[in-house]
Amino acid sequence: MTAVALTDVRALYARPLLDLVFDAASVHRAHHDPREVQLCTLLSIKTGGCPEDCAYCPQAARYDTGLNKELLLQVDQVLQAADRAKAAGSTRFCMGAAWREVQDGRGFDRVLDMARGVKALGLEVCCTLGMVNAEQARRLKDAGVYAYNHNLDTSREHYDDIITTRTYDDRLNTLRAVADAGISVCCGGIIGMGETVEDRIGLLWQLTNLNPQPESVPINALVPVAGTPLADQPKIDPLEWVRTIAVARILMPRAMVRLSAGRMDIPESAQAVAFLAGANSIFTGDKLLTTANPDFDFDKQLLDKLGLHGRAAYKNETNEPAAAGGACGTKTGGACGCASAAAA
Ligand code: SAM
Ligand code: DTB
Ligand code: SF4
Repeated sequence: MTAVALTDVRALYARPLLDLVFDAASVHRAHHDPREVQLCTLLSIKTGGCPEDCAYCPQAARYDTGLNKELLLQVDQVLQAADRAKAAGSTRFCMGAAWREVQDGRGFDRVLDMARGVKALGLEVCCTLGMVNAEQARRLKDAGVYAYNHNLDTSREHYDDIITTRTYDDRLNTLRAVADAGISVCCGGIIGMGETVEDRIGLLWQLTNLNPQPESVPINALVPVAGTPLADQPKIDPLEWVRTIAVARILMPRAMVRLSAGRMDIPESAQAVAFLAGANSIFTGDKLLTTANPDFDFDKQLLDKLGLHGRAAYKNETNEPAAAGGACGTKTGGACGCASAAAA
């Protein structure tokens, strides 16, 4: 894989927004069915009381956010939620735990049972449990975990302003363990945390140069939660959010680009433009892990209005999307990885 230069990401990010959206839409259409949106459902399987200091997070024990802590759920509670998610049309089910890292023992064994049960329902199983080592990643894979979410969150330069209790390299080591175990890497970040444009570019550059590139890229807009250090951050401009999504789509043409946290504050019209600019996955259901998300009816109406529909589970296993080698026809200077674009 040839590394994409930081200067190329900078140049892409600086382009006129409508040119960027147009090219991102072209890249999207060359690599994916543009009518298809992957519907994912989140469940917090262990809530709050986390020892980490992530400045955005309502689940960090050190911030008084008024959150009700919950111990690790039972397997049957999780499978009931997964069943409901499936009935509502979701094809990926993501279980999140407020852990710094996975610890071997009965809790992890229970999570493996949850994974086996969710997989048996025919859903793509995703977990986000904090740091994992190679052996833990292998056990997750054996239990049927399809994707593991572990975000870089921001640029390497901005990272220490957001988290001090683990390093950027710790995150990269977990991503390595996940990829080496044959699990799809889901890795993205958060915008709206007071970062500079250069930090956003730095995050996109890091994600693009992961080897392999992430199979899915969650783009979160900060949900400012009272009690966290980032509670008073101003809302991001929805068009800056669209710009980030368009650049992610061009740089990572085969990834699922997911509209993640923050949609409650993004107007419907901007969400529509984000789909045009290559977003092709959302979290559905009125709760993310602990904060609010648009409800089922809002999303159903939005998708209906836009002529979009859900994507089947395990589609990549059976029906690889078009254009290995690419043919997107854009002038992205080859940044999108398409042979034709490089020649353009
Ligand atoms: N504890 C695990 C970890 O940190 O990897 C898994 C759960 S953690 C809540 C998953 C991700 O949610 C974080 O990496 C962050 O990107 C996102 N997140 C958490 N709080 C958020 C907030 N207030 N706004 C936007 N994204 C948030
Ligand atoms: C991701 O990038 N965003 C999701 C999922 N991965 C786990 C989590 C968003 C959490 C938002 C804050 C909350 O609801 O607690
Ligand atoms: Fe803990 Fe994850 Fe929240 Fe950080 S983001 S405080 S690791 S739950």
